[in-house]
Amino acid sequence: MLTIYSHDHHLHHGRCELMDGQLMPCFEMPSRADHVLQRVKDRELGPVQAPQDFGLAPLQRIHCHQYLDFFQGAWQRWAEYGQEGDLLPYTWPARTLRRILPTSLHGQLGYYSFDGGAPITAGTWQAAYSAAQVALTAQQAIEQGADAAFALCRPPGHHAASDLMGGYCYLNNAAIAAQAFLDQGRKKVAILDVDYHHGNGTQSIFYERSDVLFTSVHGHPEAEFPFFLGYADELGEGAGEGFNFNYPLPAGSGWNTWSAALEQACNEIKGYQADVIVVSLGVDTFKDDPISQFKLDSPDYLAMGQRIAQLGKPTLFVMEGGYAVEEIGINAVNVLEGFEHERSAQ
Ligand code: SS9
Ligand code: ZN
Repeated sequence: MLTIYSHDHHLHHGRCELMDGQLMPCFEMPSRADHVLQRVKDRELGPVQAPQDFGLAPLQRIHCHQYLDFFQGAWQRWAEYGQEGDLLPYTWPARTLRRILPTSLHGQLGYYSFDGGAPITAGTWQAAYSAAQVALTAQQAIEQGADAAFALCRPPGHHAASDLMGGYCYLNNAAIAAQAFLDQGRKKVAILDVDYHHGNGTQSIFYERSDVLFTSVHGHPEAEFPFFLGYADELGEGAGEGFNFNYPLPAGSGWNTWSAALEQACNEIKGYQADVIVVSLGVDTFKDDPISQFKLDSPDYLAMGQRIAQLGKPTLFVMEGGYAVEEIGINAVNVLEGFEHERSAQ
């Protein structure tokens, strides 16, 4: 399987995040992608290539122009205040407040974010931009005939909505790639989000559309980030009604529970008759993940890849979360190896 990877992800290295009332080093750190790349090489998964540059246009298909302009220029504005620490929001337009776009940097940052978990550093825009190009380059490989490809994106993307950053995410790599498939002539894209957290950004982007089916297995939002989306009764709206399926699971869920939900998601994808599948591949479902509560073990990821392969469609894997840094490579690449093993047996 072809892997697309850009070293630019190193340009994004947030200092800290708030966790249990304390500032902790960011869990979303550069070594995550380094470990995945190393495992890809160790297992000889296939060639590793740098991304091409498709420019801003495919990003603008998903994200608001104003949001992209704000994100691209935010660090420069922060630096003009003489600041060197990470740029982080601290006020959001919650209930009782007006949802207006102020002129100040922090007002705009609150407007364009939904949590305090997406720090902007000097290189965050470039890293996120390159991650989107990684997804688009892997998407192109499939468009040109590859059966599958792996977009080793960092920072991740599935929490980012059209005009919102949050949850370590800035640009929605999976959504950008899904839209590129449609823009190049595919009619139906199915997204399978297996990250521990609900892909609220991806869901919201496609919620009123029938050309993208969104399915997600995740920690129940009653108890888990992002808390305010990801419930089972969210089935899509308008033209998108019946094209959104959430499978929230309780803390402590292991492979038996998790794979039963995957089975349901796969049945929806099968019925949808997608032309192509985009997998938001988070491996923070791992038993030793430091911020998550599922109990998947490393061999389970082989079975996960195998089941995805049985869908029989061209498949783009887009890296999302996974914070057990030592094992992230093993678990992510296990999905890809399980997939390839099953495909070669078909
Ligand atoms: C609080 C931990 C939760 C958001 C998790 C985002 C996961 C992205 N510091 N923060 S896959
Ligand atoms: Zn996650």
